[in-house]
Amino acid sequence: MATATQLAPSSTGDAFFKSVHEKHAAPLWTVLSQMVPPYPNPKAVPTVWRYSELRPSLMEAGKIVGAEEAERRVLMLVNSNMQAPHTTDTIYSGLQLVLPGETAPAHRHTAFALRFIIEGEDGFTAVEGQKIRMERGDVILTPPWNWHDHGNEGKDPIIWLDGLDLPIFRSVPVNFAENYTESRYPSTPTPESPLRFPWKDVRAALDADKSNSSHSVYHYNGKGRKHLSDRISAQAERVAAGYTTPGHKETCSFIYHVERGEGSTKIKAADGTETEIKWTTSDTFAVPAWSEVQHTCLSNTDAYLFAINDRPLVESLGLFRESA
Ligand code: 1HN
Repeated sequence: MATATQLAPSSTGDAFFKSVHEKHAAPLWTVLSQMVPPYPNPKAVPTVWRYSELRPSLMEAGKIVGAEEAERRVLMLVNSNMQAPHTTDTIYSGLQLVLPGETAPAHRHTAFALRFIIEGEDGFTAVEGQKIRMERGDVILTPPWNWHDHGNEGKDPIIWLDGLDLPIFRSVPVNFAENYTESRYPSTPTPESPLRFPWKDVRAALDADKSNSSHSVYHYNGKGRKHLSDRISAQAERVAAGYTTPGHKETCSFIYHVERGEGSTKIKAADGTETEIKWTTSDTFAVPAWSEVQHTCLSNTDAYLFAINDRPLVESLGLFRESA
């Protein structure tokens, strides 16, 4: 006898679904359209972290736990539709605090990290023997398996934004980590390091770009390489006072951080949902993959945005697409 097409468990089909489930199998036809959707469907949603709200919590964390004790005193930025370590589907981000006199002890891991310095002077990151000074706006890299510790030799707190590729280790679980025997790995001051990208150089490049007087984009890269790492990279953007950038979307996701300025960003998600995020200096916000992004600078001087992206990961998998 012919039976009707069975799309989902029902009173008559339960036995079939149950029997295949017990054999560690499942019918593809009930989930196929979900697995090959008509457009990308990131789980992450636009989320904003206001510095004026999070900084006091970070300072409170400074009273609750020491940097040495915590190993890393960080407030993770958790996407409002996901759990840690997801700031986006592919990028982890957090705010880290090191107080005067503290050390965040030396360790190494296969995860890649970069940092964008938000505030404080006289902080350092020591990476594989290079003691690198941290100044506001600098980007400092910690390549995979490099020993690294952080310290604060000044009088003020040091706060930075971390960006790591941690989410990919949920599907490729091969992150190794090791603690060093001492709190600090031996290092010597290295003023000019290929691991440090001073903000003044990035800003000068953004200001000198004559290709578009209203919007310039700078892609960070290493010597002889296209991106900062194999999985995570970064960019900076200048948006002229009063200007709105044309809509643009990519199969990449982004953690935007406002170096300076006031404005708003319209984020139109792959499913058409629109969100507008208002931002000011030192705020951070997440942009999911395949979202149309439009920045508006509302201050009367140009706004400068920094963004961590997953472009190297997406490109190396052959999944990069963009649309204006
Ligand atoms: C890490 O090593 C740092 O070195 C920051 O500052 C955040 C989050 C997860 C795993 C390792 C750092 C991290 C981390």
